[in-house]
Amino acid sequence: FAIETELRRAIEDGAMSLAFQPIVDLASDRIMSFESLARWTTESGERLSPADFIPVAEESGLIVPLGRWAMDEAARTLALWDKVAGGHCGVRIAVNLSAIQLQRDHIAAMVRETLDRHGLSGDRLTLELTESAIVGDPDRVTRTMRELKEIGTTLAMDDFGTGYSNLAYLQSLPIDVLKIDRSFVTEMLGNRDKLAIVRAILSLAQALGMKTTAEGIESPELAQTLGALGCTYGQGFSCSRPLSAGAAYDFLLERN
Ligand code: G
Ligand code: G
Ligand code: NA
Ligand code: MN
Repeated sequence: FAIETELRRAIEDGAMSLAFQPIVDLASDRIMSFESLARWTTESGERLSPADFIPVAEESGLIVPLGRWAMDEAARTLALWDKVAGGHCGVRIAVNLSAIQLQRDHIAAMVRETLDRHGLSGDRLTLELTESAIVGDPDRVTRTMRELKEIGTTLAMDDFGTGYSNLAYLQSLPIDVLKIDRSFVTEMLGNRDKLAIVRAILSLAQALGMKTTAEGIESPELAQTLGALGCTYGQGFSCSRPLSAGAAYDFLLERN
């Protein structure tokens, strides 16, 4: 449980930070938003991946304070960018929500309070949920998602294609964007099966009136192909790796 104790202290002591990765509109090549990604540098200087500490946070219940911190930090950063820009800085911010967090916290109230505290409207925020969030307690998640839509936030289904959600839920829930998992995207140009899956997801999203974000775009050629296939947004190392808040804002000024 050493890691759990250390994680608790990291959340309290400010050892966590957020990195920001741009998401571009593929048609215009303009940055539309940044996804915020938690980063933890331990006391011994080791940089841990969320893939390692998010599961620990979920098992221990620390995902609730960690999730609240991440929401507040993302909103604080966006409000700061607006202030520096002297108005709307031109982008929204995306925050990941864990399935456990959705079960254990009053997400809609928390989101509303956080936006109010930083003077932001709901349309500045995208919330990324995974398919596992729906599988747990569909009724509760449906209610929460409707509340989040009332606040004006955009809802994105993260890692789409890798989970267990059924298409009936997909159709009944107020989902705005499908994020196509990078396991399909990155190698789709050299793999017919992956390309077929990406095309099927794009077609499904279009039929259901949803937008799409392709994750894991590692070359300009891939960005161009996805744009031509009708994918709405793109995210990946080809545009930029996740950046510190300051570097992300500089990148935004340079690009848009
Ligand atoms: O940044 P990286 O690729 O290492 O992220 C790995 C995983 O951790 C991703 O699936 C991402 O969604 C998740 N993750 C990153 N930051 C957060 C966060 O603040 N909250 C939650 N719940 N998940 C996060
Ligand atoms: O699961 P989620 O989509 O939230 O994960 C986002 C993670 O994916 C980030 O931690 C980021 O570091 C990683 N990522 C973003 N773009 C790329 C990419 O182009 N290639 C690879 N391999 N990983 C990426
Ligand atoms: Na995610
Ligand atoms: Mn995500």
